[in-house]
Amino acid sequence: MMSHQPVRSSRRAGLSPARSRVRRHHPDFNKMETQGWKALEAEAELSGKGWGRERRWALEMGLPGADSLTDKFIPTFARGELPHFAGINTFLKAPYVENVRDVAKYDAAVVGIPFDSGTTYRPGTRFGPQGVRRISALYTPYNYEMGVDLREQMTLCDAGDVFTIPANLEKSFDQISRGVSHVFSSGALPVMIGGDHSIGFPCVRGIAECTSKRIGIIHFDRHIDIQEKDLDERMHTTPWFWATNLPNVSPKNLVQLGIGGWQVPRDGVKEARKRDTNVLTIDDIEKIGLEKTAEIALELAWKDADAVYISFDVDSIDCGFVPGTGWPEPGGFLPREALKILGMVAAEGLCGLEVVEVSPPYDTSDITALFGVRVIVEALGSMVAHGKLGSHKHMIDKPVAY
Ligand SMILES: [Mn+2]
Repeated sequence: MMSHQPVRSSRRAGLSPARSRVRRHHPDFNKMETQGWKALEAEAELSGKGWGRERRWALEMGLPGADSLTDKFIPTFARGELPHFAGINTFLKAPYVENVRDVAKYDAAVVGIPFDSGTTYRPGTRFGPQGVRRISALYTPYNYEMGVDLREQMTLCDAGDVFTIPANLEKSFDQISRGVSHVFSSGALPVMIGGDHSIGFPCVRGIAECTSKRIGIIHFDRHIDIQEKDLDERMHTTPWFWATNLPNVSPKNLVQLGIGGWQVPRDGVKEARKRDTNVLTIDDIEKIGLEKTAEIALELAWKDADAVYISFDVDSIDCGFVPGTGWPEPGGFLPREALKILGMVAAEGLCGLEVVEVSPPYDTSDITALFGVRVIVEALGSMVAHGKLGSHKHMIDKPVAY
């Protein structure tokens, strides 16, 4: 029968002691230098006042909860952020401004543009704003790595949707420009949820008409979107032809990231070549790296320009991550790559942001819509973290008043 004494500790048996197990840290690992550790520390710097205000408001609006509840801040009727599965969703449960003149009271305003009449293949982006708002309920206003809390550090509202005219591109464009120019003139940063990419033109036009300053555009897409017409109309393949015809929007300041694959119409390529826009493919970006890409994009978009607009087409992401879109294409960005570049370019400040081509009828488990949410909060978070929210206000020298 064998001894119960473990061999490794049996000095008395004359055996050498077992080697103690050493945990070897990675030689380069220094806890104090990691983002993970810094973010833990950074959270302590954030205020909780906004959260306190929201909870008191929720109690006031929703009636005190039942006596059996321990947390006396829980109301009877759900109001505000919690619970995430309840409520009538605005974007990120931000206040809905019933009177759109009130957008002036906020740093940024989300505007839905439910429009898919510019679609040339799968329709459904008219439901984009609803899809994005619904799944936005999943998010808290706090981001760990950035150490920002949008509720504490900025004010955001949801202005609802522009009244688009489904059978008429041109009337819809006029409505969209009018809505965007109203928000922009108020001083709130316009954040548009599309909608197909045809809205890029009227959104930029709405901003451009309120200013004498020059606007650059950073465009995330698999598609070049700069041909004059498609199917005889100004479809979602055409926004940058029309936007860069505007007197204060130069094609030289149009930076197109992620273009490529088998869905790029040659008419658009010819036009981009003629106008000398700036195109980087996924291969280019992989080769030069994300930081360098952001650097180049900023340099080109801001060259002799006074502000930058971001147009983010969710189909710039590999279609495996964004099934719910109008023209899915394999081989695009990984989500984290696009988010990284987006955060870096937004860090210099924006005059507007649109996220387009989220098509909920084709979506799976809301993942495309969720990515759309992420684009918006990532850009806002980056601007807040770098103190750039509101930096567009200096350029509003021709505000509209309706
Ligand atoms: Mn596209």
